[in-house]
Amino acid sequence: MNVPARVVRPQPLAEQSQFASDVLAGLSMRPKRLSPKYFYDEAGSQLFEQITELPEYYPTRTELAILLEHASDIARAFGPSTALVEFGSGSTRKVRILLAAAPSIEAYVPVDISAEMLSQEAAQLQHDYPRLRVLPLAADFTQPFRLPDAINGLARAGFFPGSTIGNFEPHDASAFLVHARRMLGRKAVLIIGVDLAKDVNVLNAAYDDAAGVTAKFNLNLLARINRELGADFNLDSFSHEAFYNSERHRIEMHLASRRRQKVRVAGRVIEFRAGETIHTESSYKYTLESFGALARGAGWTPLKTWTDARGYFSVHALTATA
Ligand code: AVJ
Repeated sequence: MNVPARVVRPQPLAEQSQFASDVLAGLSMRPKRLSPKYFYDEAGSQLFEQITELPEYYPTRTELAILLEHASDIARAFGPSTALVEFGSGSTRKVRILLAAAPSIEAYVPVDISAEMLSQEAAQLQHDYPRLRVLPLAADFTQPFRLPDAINGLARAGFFPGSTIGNFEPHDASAFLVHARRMLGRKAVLIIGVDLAKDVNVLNAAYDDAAGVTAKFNLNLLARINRELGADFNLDSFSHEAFYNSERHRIEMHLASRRRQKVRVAGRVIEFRAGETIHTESSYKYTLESFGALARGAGWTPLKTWTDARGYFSVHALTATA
């Protein structure tokens, strides 16, 4: 069989220096922090796919089950001749469920920060849906971006699955929903997956799995900084920490320095105290009520909500408030 050569794409300079300046700024703060959007280089995207298969990590399989069970009901939220914009698309597994249930989706705009994953997934989807207009956009969807002109004239819907909204601080989650509504326009629909607050043991296990895949995913951020910014993080001297902060309704992931140490990053020296952490991710958990209030405050009207029998995860259809 003929295997196509792997495309090696040097990072555009502007993106690279954005990464460098974000990393240096985050490591200069107290407490130190890094943005979870940088988890998703090629290795990180693959590790995330492995996380979704873990027995402890319930969100992906629960959301998929909700989408499958209620696909035709969810599809009713879409009008005729719709362009579906997916924020942070990653794998196309979820959107395939909507595409199969909603033939009125004529164009699909996957937006993802991981250009590698995006082009592979888009090409495969285009092959499977030859009549769908697949218009991938390699962009950081947390920043403003322009929708392709090719969808002018189509109704617009957004798809934001996976509880990625949980990565935003509540204020930023609200700002994102406002920005999505402005971008999608009047009469827009948004289908959004939101993880729910639950037993703390279930939450803690989901982010600190027995096989250590989430630890690898977290530590890959340091490996990426080593690879791309010529840093000298010793991965063995940092440990993965994940716990539910119940006052703030969020999982926190950190990388804790096992000892006092100095690390060189992009020409600067960063000092760590023993036990000092880098806060790498927050994953906020909502209730149906708290998410409904967030959506309304950002100009969206909840149309319908679907959950699983255990009440672990939720999918919401929202419409732009007139
Ligand atoms: C992709 C942001 C939804 O918060 O559950 C999984 C990422 N981090 N395990 C989440 C993640 C650690 C995930 N999101």
